[in-house]
Formats: sequence, C-alpha cells, structure tokens
Amino acid sequence: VARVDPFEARDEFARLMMSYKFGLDEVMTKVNILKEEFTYIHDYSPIEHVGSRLKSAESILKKAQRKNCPLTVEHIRAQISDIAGIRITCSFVADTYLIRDMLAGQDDITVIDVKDYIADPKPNGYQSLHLIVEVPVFMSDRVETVRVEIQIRTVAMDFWASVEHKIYYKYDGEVPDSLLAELKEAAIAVTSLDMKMERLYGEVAKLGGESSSTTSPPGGA
Ligand code: 0O2
Repeated sequence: VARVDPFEARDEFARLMMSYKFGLDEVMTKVNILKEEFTYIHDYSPIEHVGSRLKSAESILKKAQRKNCPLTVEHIRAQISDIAGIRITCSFVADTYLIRDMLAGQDDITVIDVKDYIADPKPNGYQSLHLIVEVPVFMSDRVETVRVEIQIRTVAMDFWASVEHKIYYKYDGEVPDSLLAELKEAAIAVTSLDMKMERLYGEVAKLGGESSSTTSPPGGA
C-alpha cells in the first residue's frame, strides 16, 4: 500500500484550493464586468446581487464521502464540481437566461453542464439555473483548468432557497411532511410572483419606451 506523506498531501490540498480561488476570482471579474457595462449602456442591471464562496475542507470531505470519491486531488477535481461557487440573483427570469448566454458566449469559458431547475424545478420546488463552467487559470509555471459552479436565479427563488435551506438544516434533513407541502406551495407562489413582476415591468417599460431585456426574453423560460 502506497503511503501518503501528510505534509505533501496538505500542500497539494492547499494548492488545489488556491487554484479554485483564482478560478472564482476570474469568473467574479467577468460577472462584475457584465454588471457594470450593462448598467452603463442600458441604465439597468439584470444582476441584482453576486456572491461567491469556496467550499470548506469539511464540506468537500462530506461530499466526497457521499459520492464515494477517493480522496486524491485528481478525483476531487473530476467529481466535485462546486468547490468554487458563484450565486447571481436577478430581478426577472428572462435575465437569468440573459446572464447565462452572456457568460456561455465568452471564448475562455467552457460550459460543461447545465441544470435548468427553472424550466424543470426539483420535486421539492427548488428553482435555479446551474451552470458548471471551466476557466483556464494562468499560474507561474502552468495553466490549470478550474471548474466553477454558477447558480443563477431570481430574488424570489433565492429567498425560497435560503429559507428552505435553513429549514432543511434545522430538521437535519427530516423535514415534516406538512412543512414540505407548504414549501411546495410557496415555490408555486414564487413562480407566479416572478411571472407577475416580469409582466408588470414589461408593461411599464413599453409605456416608457425603455429598452428592457425582459420585454424580449432571450430564450428559455
Ligand atoms: P451548498 O451548501 O449550497 O454548497 P452534483 O454536484 O451534480 O453531483 P448536486 O450537489 O445534487 O450533485 O447538484 P445540484 O442539484 O446542482 O445542487 C448543487 C447545489 O444547488 C447545492 O449545493 C445547493 O447549493 C443547491 N441546491 C440544490 N438543490 C437544492 C434544494 O433543494 N434546496 C436548496 N436550498 N438548495 C439546493 P450543496 O453542496 O448541496 O450545498
């Protein structure tokens, strides 16, 4: 059995996390450029808020165990796609697809997976558009390809997800059926609120002759 040098393993893990931090910084810069430039041109931002996080060593370990992923840097890189995560919240559903298209269209971004839980919500009601992308990170002596998970959703979907997440942890995953049913109802209310707000905004934009991305959704929902 090959012995693992704990100092070497720690150094490898630190380097792994550093490359994910750089990948995160790169994609954050891209998102902030889109936000700023779009606001300058259209006097309107499809992005309400952007946040980022690096998964903790403990969460990486838990996810690796759940997926039966061997604890080597190669396996972790290949099997855990959300070590670096960015969450973008938008006012309207059409904007989530607009942001997806603007990011996916960039030459140095490769989209390797898309989960459209807006078009096809999870059974519990969760809605969000997830992209797994790869970006090249230029280090001093090599180029590393780093995966970043981008979650794009409306403010209303984000509110639902954050409350559901808290409830899920409070009950340690064993949420009572009555609460699950109410969460599902709340998710339906989120969809109807999103549709209503988008329609209202579209009407106001038409009246004012404004250029609104939501008056001509760029595909998708
Ligand atoms: P955290 O603490 O947010 O990081 P995969 O990674 O593809 O093997 P997974 O993780 O099921 O499988 O992928 P998926 O469905 O794309 O979910 C990834 C992330 O989406 C989760 O990460 C959550 O952030 C979010 N998410 C997915 N489903 C739900 C849900 O039902 N409710 C809420 N509130 N968030 C959800 P983590 O690692 O689970 O958690």
